[in-house]
Amino acid sequence: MTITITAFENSPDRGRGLARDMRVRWALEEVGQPYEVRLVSFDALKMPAHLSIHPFGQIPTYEEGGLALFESGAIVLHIAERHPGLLPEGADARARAIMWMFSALSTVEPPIVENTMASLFERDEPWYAERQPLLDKRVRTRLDELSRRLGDGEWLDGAFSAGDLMMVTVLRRLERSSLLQEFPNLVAYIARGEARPAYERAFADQLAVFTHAAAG
Ligand code: GTB
Repeated sequence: MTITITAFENSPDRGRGLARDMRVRWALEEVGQPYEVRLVSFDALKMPAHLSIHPFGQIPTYEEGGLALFESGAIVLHIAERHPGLLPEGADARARAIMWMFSALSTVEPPIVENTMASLFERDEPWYAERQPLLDKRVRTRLDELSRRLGDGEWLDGAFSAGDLMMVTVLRRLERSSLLQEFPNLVAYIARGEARPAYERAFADQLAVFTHAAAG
């Protein structure tokens, strides 16, 4: 059955692969599943056809036969559970890989998103200068904790898993932030993820969408 995902028709990240379709593309590439992409405009996101699949009017979504999913975490977990390559065989190691997926999404991603959103959209607010150090501190704390746990390990728990895929995509949001540079092992961890052939294919495909749109 054909897999169809959705992505921005014209991503505001200008092809940097920071939107959340990237993690779904990467997961599909890791497990070798072909897929199609339906590009959606910002207006179309909020129209009934898309809202019938995604109640919050966002990307990414995932459709396969009669199954329609939203939430990038649920989509990546679905892919990882149905195809070999992203979750270990052993039950305990599998549970830990899923734990890292949740940790990426619910513990590490929120302070990063809050921080980057503030610097993008709240710079002109009178309270910005006072609040930003607090937001930086929240991110630094999480990065410090993650960096200590990773140590000089290659991946978070043995072999590369969906937990690493999720964590790398979450950390990439900080690629232009000096905060990340304080943690060289996390910089190297992201680079290892980005060097995976499946990541490179996914990145090239999303970049091609932007390049095509920019060419008019
Ligand atoms: N929890 C959901 C998930 O994980 O799937 C969150 C999905 C989400 O935030 N989708 C965003 C969206 O559709 C795109 S990825 N937004 C449109 C809307 O809400 O109306 C978030 C994103 C957008 C842009 C950049 N960027 O430009 O760097 C990075 C990330």
